[in-house]
Amino acid sequence: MTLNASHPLMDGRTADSDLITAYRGGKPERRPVWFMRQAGRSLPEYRELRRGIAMLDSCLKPDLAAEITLQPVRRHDVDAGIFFSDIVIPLKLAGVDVDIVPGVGPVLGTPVRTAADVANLPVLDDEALEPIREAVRLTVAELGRKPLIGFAGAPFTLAAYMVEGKPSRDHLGPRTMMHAEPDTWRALANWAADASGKFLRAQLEAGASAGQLFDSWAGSLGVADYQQHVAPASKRALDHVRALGAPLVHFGTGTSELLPAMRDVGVDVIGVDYRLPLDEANRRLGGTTPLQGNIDPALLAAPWEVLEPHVRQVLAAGEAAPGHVVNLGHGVPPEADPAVLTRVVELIHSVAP
Ligand code: 1CP
Repeated sequence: MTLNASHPLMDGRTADSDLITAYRGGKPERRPVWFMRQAGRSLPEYRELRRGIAMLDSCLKPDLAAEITLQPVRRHDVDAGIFFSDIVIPLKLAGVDVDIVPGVGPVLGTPVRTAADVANLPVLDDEALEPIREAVRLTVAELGRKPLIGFAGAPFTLAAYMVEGKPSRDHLGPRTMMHAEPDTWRALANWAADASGKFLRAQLEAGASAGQLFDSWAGSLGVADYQQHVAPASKRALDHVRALGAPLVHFGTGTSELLPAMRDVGVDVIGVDYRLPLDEANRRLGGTTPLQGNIDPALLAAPWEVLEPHVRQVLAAGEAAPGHVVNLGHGVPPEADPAVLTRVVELIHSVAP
């Protein structure tokens, strides 16, 4: 399993980009920056394009997904595109009854609660991923020397939506299941791992230069539960792509206590949320892992006189790590002012790496 010779990472387009250099622990020419959820609701041009088109439908129209991915790259001059899609797309493509309800998030027609429910889950067919591969091919053709980052949901975060059937705050359903019905939990987590792994592999093989595994809700777990009931499945998801050799990033929120365990599933880079300063994250990781993060999204709405020193502080704390890619500590809030994001990018690029 290797990337083919015309892949952007192999043909000279992205291997030496600032993003890939920093992900590999090297010194880039400028500190690279991109924003989680940079594509989407904060951009008027996104809201315009999406008018009358359901979220999941927009992900499955290759020309639309490519255009939405490119919008923030053109507007902000960020150092990478993040593929416009959603963590529940592999469920949808497998045939699971799932939708994204505006103002709510992912909702399943029938939550997955029993061993029989898990046994009845449809297997994701590689053919079904063709619209994803097509969208990635269209996107990388336009991006040129800027890398595209592919992504997938980690098994715990995906399974949390599947068991609850909708977004939840405490993720009680999956956390009960992993103790009360460990075999059912393991089967579900493995199913989610394979669906996410195939989704990420499709993006990387079609032209994405790096991959990020989002375990957004892993922070609701203690370290022991994470290691016993979640890490093996996350490792299994990444087993689908590891041999491709593209840099892999692992991110979750509320994960200050989990960083070494999340690194040890076998990733190159750890994404840090806004709660932990990067120099402390670096210390917890033993100083050997490149980091991504972690501007507090709340400060995007603060006056520039407040935001600027915060960004400079993040840059200074990131110097401790062997490589630093600047990002937010979670996604761009829908109400963020795009002009502020552009100004943040300009500031980051103006500071010596
Ligand atoms: O109509 C809309 O605009 C819906 C909003 C939206 C968008 C723009 C959803 C619904 N998904 C997306 C795109 C998306 N989702 C991207 C690509 C765009 C980019 O990052 O620029 C990515 C990477 C995701 C990943 C995703 N989906 C995560 C992990 C990242 C994170 O923010 O923690 C999660 C948890 C989801 C589930 C999801 N999808 C959508 C919503 C509103 C949610 C969260 C719901 C909840 O609170 O549980």
